[in-house]
Amino acid sequence: MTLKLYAVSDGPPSLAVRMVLKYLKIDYELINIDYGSGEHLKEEYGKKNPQKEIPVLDDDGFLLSESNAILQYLVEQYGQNDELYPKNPKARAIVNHRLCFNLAFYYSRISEHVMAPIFFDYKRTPLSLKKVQMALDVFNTYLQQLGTKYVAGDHVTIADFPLISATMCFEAINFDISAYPFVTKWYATFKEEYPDLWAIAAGGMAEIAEFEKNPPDLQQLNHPIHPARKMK
Ligand SMILES: N[C@@H](CCC(=O)N[C@@H](CS)C(=O)NCC(=O)O)C(=O)O
Repeated sequence: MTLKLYAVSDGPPSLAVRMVLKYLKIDYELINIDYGSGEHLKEEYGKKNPQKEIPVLDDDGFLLSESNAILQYLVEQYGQNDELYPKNPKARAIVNHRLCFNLAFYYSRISEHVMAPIFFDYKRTPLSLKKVQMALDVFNTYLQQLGTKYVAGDHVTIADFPLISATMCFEAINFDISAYPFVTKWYATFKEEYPDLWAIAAGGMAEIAEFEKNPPDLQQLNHPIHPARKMK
């Protein structure tokens, strides 16, 4: 049976999962969730993921959410080798560290500064800016300290995908990251060496860039947490 991925077309976690599926040449059915209509907030979707977040992988009834867990599962279940997710404990620890760093520190701040003010009634503030600048600075330091082409070694690993889709959000709003040279170089290298994977992130980026210019009207969404922006 074909794998199913419930994904949102401009969601960085969904885009990261789509990149690993493409890298591993896995056939799957892409089921687009309409965030704007609140499809993921309905009871039906909550049966797939009680967190009511996107993405969710359905592997013949085996349901998995949290994009990092999905990335790890896909390589372990379907990868031909351990290149994307090395088995060596220290090499794997670096990959795991970068995945945790993205989830808990880097993308969470990008989500707050870049994404939330596009979709909801939040502002970009000096504090949210300072937080993303710190996150970029830390990421830059990790790349500099390890001295490798990719975030956890000289070849791409599953940790690069979510960090790429997170960093893409900066480009979507024309946020200049050139003050972080190691991040800038890594980002450009990925685009150059993996154009097919980058195309997946670029599709999401185009949508985010458009929403940045023309913010969507999500008043009907009645989001349980995020305040809707009043439209004129
Ligand atoms: N930690 C989760 C985060 C997933 C996530 O937050 N997805 C967003 C879409 S990009 C979402 O579904 N948010 C729920 C909402 O805003 O209602 C993961 O990595 O899969």
